[in-house]
Amino acid sequence: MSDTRPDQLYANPLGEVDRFAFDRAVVEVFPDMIKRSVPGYATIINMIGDLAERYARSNSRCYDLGCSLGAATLAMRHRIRASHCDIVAVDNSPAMIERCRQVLAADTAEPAVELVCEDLQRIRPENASMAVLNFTLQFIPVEERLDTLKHIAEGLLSGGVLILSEKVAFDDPPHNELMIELHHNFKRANGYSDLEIAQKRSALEQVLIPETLSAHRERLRRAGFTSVDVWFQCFNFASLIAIK
Ligand code: GEK
Repeated sequence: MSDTRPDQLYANPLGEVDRFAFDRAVVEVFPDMIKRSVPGYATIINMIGDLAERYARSNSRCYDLGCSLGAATLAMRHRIRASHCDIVAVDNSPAMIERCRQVLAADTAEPAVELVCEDLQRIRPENASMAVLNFTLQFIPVEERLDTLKHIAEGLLSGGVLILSEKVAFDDPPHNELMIELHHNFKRANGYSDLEIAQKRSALEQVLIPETLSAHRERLRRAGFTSVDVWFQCFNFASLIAIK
């Protein structure tokens, strides 16, 4: 995915900070924003490709739920070796989907991609060998997360994989604070000012709800996944592999 404009959305003082939304302004800076904000993002995207090579099966589907500009979709598309394995990429932001369509049109890899502008909670995956929720479940209301995961588990073939990446919280308050501070240091090292960090934090306050890794593990098991564990973590960002 080619880089776009630098993220300066929160560079100037905003009297009142609006709730964060995936609108056109965010789309314009999204690749820069996510790279500078999420520790390990590039590694996780690469590994999603790796896992697609291993788990994508012939005559099945791979789902990218909350696809944004299609980074995980492209990683899968370039690494799927199975024949007749299509990708379904879903996002409920029309601005994201519109730009994602352009990104995908410029890519010539073989697997077909169906791009769907829809709330992922309304999607019922079918015949899936792989599903990806890369930093998306955190935007779904907490009480609706179990049903979302159940629908994914129901649509996965036995032995199919879900990659769940999330910003996470920790039970121990001092440790939680330490992880938040280290994350803010990471953002500072990537050129964000204290003002940008503070305003973005308040924009995300009611929108992105992190949970503990144990809450995620337990919910994944309740949803029908048998093998669940963390494969990546840096500070308060983690990615889990869950096998049905
Ligand atoms: C990546 N996975 O680059 N239904 C569908 N999409 C949703 C919903 C919903 N209910 N809620 C939020 N989104 C991507 C990055 S970004 C993560 C994912 C971030 C979408 C939202 O529109 C946005 O595009 C995406 O989930 C979250 O690997 O910005 O922190």
